[in-house]
Amino acid sequence: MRIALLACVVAVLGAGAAWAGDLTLWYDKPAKKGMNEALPIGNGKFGGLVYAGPKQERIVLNESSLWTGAEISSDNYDKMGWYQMLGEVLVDVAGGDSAGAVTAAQGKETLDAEGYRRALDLATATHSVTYRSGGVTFRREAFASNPDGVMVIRFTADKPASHSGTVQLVGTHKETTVAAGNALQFSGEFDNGLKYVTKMAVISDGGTIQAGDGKIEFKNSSSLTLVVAAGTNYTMDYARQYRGGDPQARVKKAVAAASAKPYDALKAAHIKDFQSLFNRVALDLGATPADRTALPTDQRKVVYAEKGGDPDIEELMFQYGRYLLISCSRPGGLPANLQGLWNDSNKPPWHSDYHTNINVQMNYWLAEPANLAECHEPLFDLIRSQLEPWRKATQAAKEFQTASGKPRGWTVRTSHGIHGDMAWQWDNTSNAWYCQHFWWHYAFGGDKEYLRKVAYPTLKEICEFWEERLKALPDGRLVIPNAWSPEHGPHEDGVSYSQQIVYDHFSNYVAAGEVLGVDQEYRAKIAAMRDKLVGPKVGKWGQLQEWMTDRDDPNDHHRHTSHLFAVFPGNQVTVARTPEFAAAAKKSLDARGDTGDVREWSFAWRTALYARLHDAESAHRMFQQLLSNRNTCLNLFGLHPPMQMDGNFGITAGICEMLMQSHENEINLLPALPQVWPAGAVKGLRARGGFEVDIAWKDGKPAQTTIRSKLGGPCKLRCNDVAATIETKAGGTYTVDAALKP
Ligand code: FUC
Repeated sequence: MRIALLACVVAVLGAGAAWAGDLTLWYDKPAKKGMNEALPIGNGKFGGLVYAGPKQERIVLNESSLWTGAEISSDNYDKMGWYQMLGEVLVDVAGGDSAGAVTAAQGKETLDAEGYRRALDLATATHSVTYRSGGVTFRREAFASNPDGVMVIRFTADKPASHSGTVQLVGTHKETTVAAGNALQFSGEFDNGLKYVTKMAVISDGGTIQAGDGKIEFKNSSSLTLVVAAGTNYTMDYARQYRGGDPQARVKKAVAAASAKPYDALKAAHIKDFQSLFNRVALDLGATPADRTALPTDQRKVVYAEKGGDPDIEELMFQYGRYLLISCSRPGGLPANLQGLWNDSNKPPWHSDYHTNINVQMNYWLAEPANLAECHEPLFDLIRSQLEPWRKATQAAKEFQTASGKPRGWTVRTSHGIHGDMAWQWDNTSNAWYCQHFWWHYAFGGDKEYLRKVAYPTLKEICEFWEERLKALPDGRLVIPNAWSPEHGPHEDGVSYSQQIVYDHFSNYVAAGEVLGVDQEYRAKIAAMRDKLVGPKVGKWGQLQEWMTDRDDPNDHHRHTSHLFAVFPGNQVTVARTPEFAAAAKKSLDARGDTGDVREWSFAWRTALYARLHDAESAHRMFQQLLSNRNTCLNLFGLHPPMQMDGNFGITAGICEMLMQSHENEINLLPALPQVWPAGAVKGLRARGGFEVDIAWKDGKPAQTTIRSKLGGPCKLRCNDVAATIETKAGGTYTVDAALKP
C-alpha cells in the first residue's frame, strides 16, 4: 500500500488501523480437506484451522501440549512422541431457506452461495465467512482469545431465526462426547499420563437448543455463539514428570467465564491483546495495482510468483509470519513446532516435532528483530524444561564420553518432543545453536537479570561441553570431531557448520561474560580456544568450503546451506569485516541455486543469506520464489508436504535482514533493498543494543530514520558509506535525515 512518507511516517504507521484493510487473506471458496487451504487462528496454545463451508463449518482443533511420548533418547525415530490432533468442531447448518443451496459432504461442498467470501484479517486476528443464501446474508466470525483462553465462533444473519442445525465436538482418539445442557465435552488420557479436556458451550440467541446423543441441535436461532476451551495436565517441569494439575476445572472455568461475557466484549479484549504485539511493526513496500488486489489470495499469489509487482502481498507475507508466531507461541506455552501448532493428523510428518538442525531455530529468527521478544520465551522455557533428560542422555551416550569420563553439559538429537524424548541422529552442535537464541534475547533486549539468571548459565554449560570435546590438529588448531553438515555428506572432523556454530557460541559466551563482569579467566580460556578453531576456507572454485577437504561440488543443489551459518544466523563472515569469505559464501550460495532439492524453508534462509551478503536482487528473487505453488500452500503456509511453518517465520526474518541489520555493532539501514521497493517505510524493527527503528525511504535511500532508545548509550548508524553515531538516553527518541544527521 502507499502511505505518506517522511514527516508523517510515525503518525501514519503508528495507527495500526491504517494497515488493517490490506492485511487480509481471502478466498471465494471454502477450504478443501487437508492443511493447505484452511486458515489458522490461535491464542498461543489453543488453535484452529477454519474450513468455512457454508453448509458445514469445520474447525480442526489443536492444543500445543497434546503429545504422546515419554523420556527416551533413541536413534529410532518412532520411539519418540507424536504431536496429536485434538479434535474438531463441526457445525451442520440448514440455515433459513438455504437448505439445498449447497450440498454438504465433509470438506467437499459444492458452492452455490452467492457472494461467498472467507477471510483472515491479520490486523484483528479474526476469521470471517460471509455469503447470501435464500435471500439471507450470513456472517460468521471466529477468533482464539489469549486473555479469555477460549476460541469463539459466532454465526449471525440479517434475518432473525435463520439458523438451524447441529453442533458436534469430536475428538480424534475415540473419546465419547458428552452433551448436557448447552455444553459438549470430551476428555481422555494417553498412556504417558497426559490428561486432556475439551469443552464447548453453545449459546443461542432466540430459537431453541437441545442436547442429545453427543450433539446439540439448534433451531431458529438468530445468532449462535460457540465458546470452546481445551487444556491438558502438561507442565514444563521435569521434576514433576511434566504433569501439573487436572485440566478439568480450568477448562470448565474458562468456558463459563467467557460464556458470561458479551460477544463484543470478548472480541474487543482479544483484538486489544493481539494488537499489543502485532501493531508494533508496520511495513509499506509500495502500492499494488487494483486488478491484483481484486483477486482472491490464492490466485493473486500465483500471479505474484510469476510476475512480481505486488508489494502488498509481500507485506502480507511479512506480517503473516508475525501473526503466526503470536498465534502459536505465547509466554507460558510451548514453542512453535514444525507446523506451528496446526495439525490434522495423529501421525504427522516428522511427528510435527522440534527439529534442531534448522527448523525450530528458523521459527524464531524473527522473534527479536520483528518485535515479538515475548513470543521467543516459550523456546527458552521448553529447552530449560528438557535439560535434565538431555543431560542424562548425553552423559550416557557412548559418542560423548571424554578422556576424563562423562561429558559435562548436554546436547540433543535432531528431533525432540516435550517429554524429555528425542530421536534420530545426534545433532551435536544444536546445543550451541540453541544458545544463540538465549544470547539474542539479551542482545536485542538488554535485560541483564535474564542474562545473569537464564542465558549465562546455559551458555557456560555448553562451553564446558565443547571445551573438553574439541580435538587438536597437529598444528594446534581445534576441530569439532565427528561432525555432520546436516543431511549432507559424511560424518567427519572439522565440518564448517559445526566449526561456525561453536565459534559463534564461544563469541557470544565471551560477550555475555563481559557484560556481567564474571569468570574472567574462563572467558579468556574460551576466547583463546575460539581463536584456534579451524576457520572458514575458500576452496578451488572460489566457494566457501563445506568441509575441511576441498570437495564441494558446484553442481550440488542441496536444500541445506549449513556451511553458510557464519553469514546468517551467525556473523563470523560479513561483507565489511571478511570480504573474501563473504565473496566465497556468495559463490557457494549462487551455486546451491534454487532448483531441485531446494524448497520452502530453504528459500527463507537464502533470502536472509543474500540480505547479509548485500545482494538485494537475489534476496528478493528468493522471496518471490518462496511464494510459488511448489513452496507455499494456498493458505500461504510453507509447503513441505503437507505444510511446515519454518518458511513462514524465516521469510519474515529474511525481510527484516533486507531492511535493517545490527550484527556488527551498528545499525545498517536498508542493506539489501531491491529495486522493486524504491520507496517505502517500516516502523518498529528492533536492533541489537535495545533500539527500535523506523525507516522511511525514497529513491532507494533512507529519507528519515527514527530511533527509540530503550537502554541509552551510543547508537551507531550506517547506510552504505555514510556512518554516524547518536548519543542516546534511555527512553529517548531521535530522528535523522538522509545524511544521517539530526
Ligand atoms: C530437516 C530438513 C527437511 C525437513 C525436516 C523437517 O531435516 O532437511 O527438509 O524440513 O527437517
